[in-house]
Amino acid sequence: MTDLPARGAFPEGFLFGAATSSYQIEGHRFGGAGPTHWDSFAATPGNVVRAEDGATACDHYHRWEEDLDLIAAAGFDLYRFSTSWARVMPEGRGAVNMEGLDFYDRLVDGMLARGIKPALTLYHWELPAALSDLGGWRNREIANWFADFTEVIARRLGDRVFSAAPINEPWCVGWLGHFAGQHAPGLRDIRATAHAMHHILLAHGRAIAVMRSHGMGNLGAVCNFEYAHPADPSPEAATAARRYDAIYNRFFTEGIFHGRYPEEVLDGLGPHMPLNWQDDFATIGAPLDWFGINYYTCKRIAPAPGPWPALAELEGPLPKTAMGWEIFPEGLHAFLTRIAREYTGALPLIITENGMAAPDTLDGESCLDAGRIAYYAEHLDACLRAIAEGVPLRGYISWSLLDNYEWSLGYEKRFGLVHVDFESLTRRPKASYHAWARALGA
Ligand code: IFM
Repeated sequence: MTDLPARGAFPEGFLFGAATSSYQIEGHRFGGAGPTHWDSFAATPGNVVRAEDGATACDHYHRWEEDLDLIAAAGFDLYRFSTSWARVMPEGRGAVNMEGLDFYDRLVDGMLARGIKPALTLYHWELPAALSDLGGWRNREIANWFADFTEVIARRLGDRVFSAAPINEPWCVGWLGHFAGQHAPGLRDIRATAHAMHHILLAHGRAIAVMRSHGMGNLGAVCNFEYAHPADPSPEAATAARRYDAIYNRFFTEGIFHGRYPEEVLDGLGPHMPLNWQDDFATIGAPLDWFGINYYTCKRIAPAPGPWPALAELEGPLPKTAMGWEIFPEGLHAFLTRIAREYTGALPLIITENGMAAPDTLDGESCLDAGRIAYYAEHLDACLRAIAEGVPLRGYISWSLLDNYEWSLGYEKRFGLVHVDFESLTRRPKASYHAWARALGA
C-alpha cells in the first residue's frame, strides 16, 4: 500500500491538520440552534438526495471530545472547524444563544488542552433562515449582520484561536447557491448571483476589520479552485475554459488582492451588479496574513449554445473519485505556483482542504481505503514540488476528519479519514487515518 510522505519531508514548522464544518457534523437539532437555509433547502423535494439534512449528522455536538481525541491521536497540529451562525444567533441578529457559544468555547479549550491549534472558519454555509427570509447574501445589509456575528465570536473565542478566516469557499456560496441552484438557497438568478458574490466579499472584508479590532492575528481567506482544461484544442474551447476559470478561480482572488473583477465575469454579471460596487474594494482588500486554497479536481470545459456563460462540462478521461471528480494532482501544483505568482507573492499559503470521497465499506472493524491514501500521497507530492520551487506553502489540511453531510448529496459521499456509521454514530478510523498517523510520527 502507498504511504504518505513523512512530516520530515516538509520544511520545519509546516503544519498539518484535518477539517470539518459545523452543519456537516454537529447535529443542528441540538443545543438551541436556529433553523438555517440548508434545513429548508433540504426539506424541499428534489434538492438533496433522500431529502437528508444536518439535524443529527455525526452528533459531534455530544461526541466532540471523542473527535478531538482522534485528531490528537493522529498527530495533527491543527483542527479547522467552523462556527454555525444559526447556533450562535438563532435569528441571525440580536439574541445570542449562550448554549451555542458555550459549545464553541468548550471546543476551543478542548483543542488547546490536547495541543491542537484551533483554526476557525466563521461561516461554512449554514445561513440563519431568518436572514435568508430577508434576502440573505443578496441583501447588502448582510455585511453588517455578518460583522455583528463576527463581533460575538471574536469577543468569546478571539483570545484563543490560532487562525481565522471569514467565509469558506465564496464561489460555492455565491455561484452554486444563486446561479446553479445546487446549494441553498437554491436560486437560479443572475442578479441574485452578482449581488451575492459581491456581498460575500464585502462581508469578508468587514469581518477581517472586526477581528483586527479585537487584536486577532493570523487572519486569512479560503477560496476553492478547479483547474479548467479546454475540452478540445479549438480556440472556442480555450475561450470557454478561460471564462470558467475567471468565474471560478479569479473573481474572488482578484477582488481581494487586486481590487477589481475579471472582465470575462463582468461580461455577464456587470449589468446585474449592486449599485456602486466599485467603491467597496478598500474594505474587501483588507490585508491578510495567509491565503487558503481548497482543491479537489479539474473540469473539461466546452462552449455551449445559449446566454452567458454558455459553458458545458464534459466528462474527462482520468480516474475519478466517488463524486465523479477526476484525480488531477498537477492542478494543485499549478494553482500553488499561479496563485503565488499572480496574487499572493510572499504571503503564506495553506492548503485548507484536499481529499476524496470513496465508497468506503467496513470489513469487520477496518476500512481499507487505499485509493484515498494514494490521492493524499499524490497531492502531498504536488505540494512538495511547489515548495521546492519556492512557493511559500506553510500547511496542509485534509478534508475531512469524519464522513459527514455532503450537502445536496446527503450522507452517501464519504470523505472521512474516520468512518462514521450513520445509524449507531460509531467512529472507526480508516486505513488512511492510520497512514496519516504514521506520516506524522504519532
Ligand atoms: O464537503 C465539502 C466542504 O463543505 C467544502 N469543500 C468541499 C467539500 C467536499 O465537497
